[in-house]
Amino acid sequence: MSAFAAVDLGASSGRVIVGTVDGGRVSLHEVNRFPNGPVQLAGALHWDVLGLYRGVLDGLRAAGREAGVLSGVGIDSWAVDYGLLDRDGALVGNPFHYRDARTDGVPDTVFATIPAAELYARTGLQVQPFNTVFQLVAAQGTAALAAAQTALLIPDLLGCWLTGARVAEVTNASTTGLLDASTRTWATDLAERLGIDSTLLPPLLDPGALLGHVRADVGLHGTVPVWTVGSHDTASAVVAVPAVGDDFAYISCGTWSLVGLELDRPVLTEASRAANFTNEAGVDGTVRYLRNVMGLWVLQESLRTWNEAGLPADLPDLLAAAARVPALTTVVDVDGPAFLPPGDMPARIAAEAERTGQTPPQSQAETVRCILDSLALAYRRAVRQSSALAGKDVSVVHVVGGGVRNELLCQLTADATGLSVVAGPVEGAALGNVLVQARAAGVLSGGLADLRAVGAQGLELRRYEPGATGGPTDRQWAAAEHRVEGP
Ligand code: ADP
Ligand code: LRH
Repeated sequence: MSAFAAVDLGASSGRVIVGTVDGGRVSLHEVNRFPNGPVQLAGALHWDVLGLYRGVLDGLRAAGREAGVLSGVGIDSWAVDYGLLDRDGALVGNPFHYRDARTDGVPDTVFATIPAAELYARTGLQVQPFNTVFQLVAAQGTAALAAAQTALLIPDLLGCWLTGARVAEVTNASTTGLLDASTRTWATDLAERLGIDSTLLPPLLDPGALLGHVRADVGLHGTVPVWTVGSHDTASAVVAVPAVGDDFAYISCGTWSLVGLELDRPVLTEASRAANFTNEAGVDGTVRYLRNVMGLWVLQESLRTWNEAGLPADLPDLLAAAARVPALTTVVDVDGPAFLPPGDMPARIAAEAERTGQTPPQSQAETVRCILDSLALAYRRAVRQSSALAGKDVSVVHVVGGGVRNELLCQLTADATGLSVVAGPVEGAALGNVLVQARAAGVLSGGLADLRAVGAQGLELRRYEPGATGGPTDRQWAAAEHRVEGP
């Protein structure tokens, strides 16, 4: 029996989970969970990175107490954000949160130097204002960037604090906009053309490598290796998808919903770029071909808004009430830029409903229903587009992440896509993290299919069939697709 500690930092919470691998079976046990979210500081949005590191240290110590000796630690987190280290290895400034507004308008200035089509052909990356490349351009001229010697993505930064190693794990590096999607090496020429010092970018490592050993002062028993995993949380989540065949789509459903396919090679066509599909690096050389759907963030922010206004904000109660609201009354394009920054989502939804000639939701239950219907509609579009753009048939949709707990959303996803949905596991990223560590440590072996088979043992999966609860028909979903565009 071997125990591994998976550090998984999501945009809404961080957790440290002990994964015990015993006879080809994995069981997960959460030993620490701590809140995460944006911190407003002097007019900008940041992460509380030291608070997160404290949560990681507390979690690792709890994991050590539980397991005795750990066979490894692996770290994954959300993508794109980074900390800057100076030549002494000190952190320069607080890492920015990707929802900070400083990158507004930056993509267009970058495209004036390197056309969007040329960037996509090389990096295969979707355009999101928060891609690391745009953040680094926004930071040009700052004292922090001038003092920086290395830029480390968040999991690499925490890995450096634990071990001293300065590297870039490749799955997360693929979200920077500075990695060549075909060669999986830094596109240093693109960086230099944009005035970004390419020596900021550390050497690349694949998942499953030995990063180093946990510093003695952390206080764990013995010498504990830190393994690289799919350090992009979505990459780890995709490893944990309990798929049996190859013809599956996945929705990694948490703060964001990442909707797409696993492929052998990137799709770098103009049609793919126009649809803003991304080709991010997966574990074992795979490509995560997907679209970012704004996700449960819109619901989280609605709950926060209601809570601050003293209104009821209990999620299970609101979901039960939303289930009683007629389907597809009002639908909005949740991927619109208005929904990216923190703020009053119910008001933004109402404004979007009015803009598109629909009746704004009149109650909290109607607002929640609108969010869930709109998410399911976006999933329908993304699953169908990914399949068409990649030329790959899909027969089942796997949902992993916190959204697995949302039974209404899972049923709506089956209804909207017209496909069976298999929901689970909830802690997908942590499971994928543990599976890749266990293989690196020699406890498991084989390819992704073998890891998935081990991961699926003992999971409680729930299956949802289209139309099982008498939801809208395919024609009604198709009509709703037009309504989000407005008259
Ligand atoms: P992240 O990793 O991005 O922080 P998670 O995968 O933890 O996100 O998912 C968080 C989401 O899971 C929440 O926004 C919430 O919508 C959903 N969720 C959590 N618990 C429940 C629950 N009991 N019922 C329905 N949804 C839930
Ligand atoms: C999900 C995620 C997603 C990125 C976003 C910034 O947690 O990593 O894959 O696009 O955060």
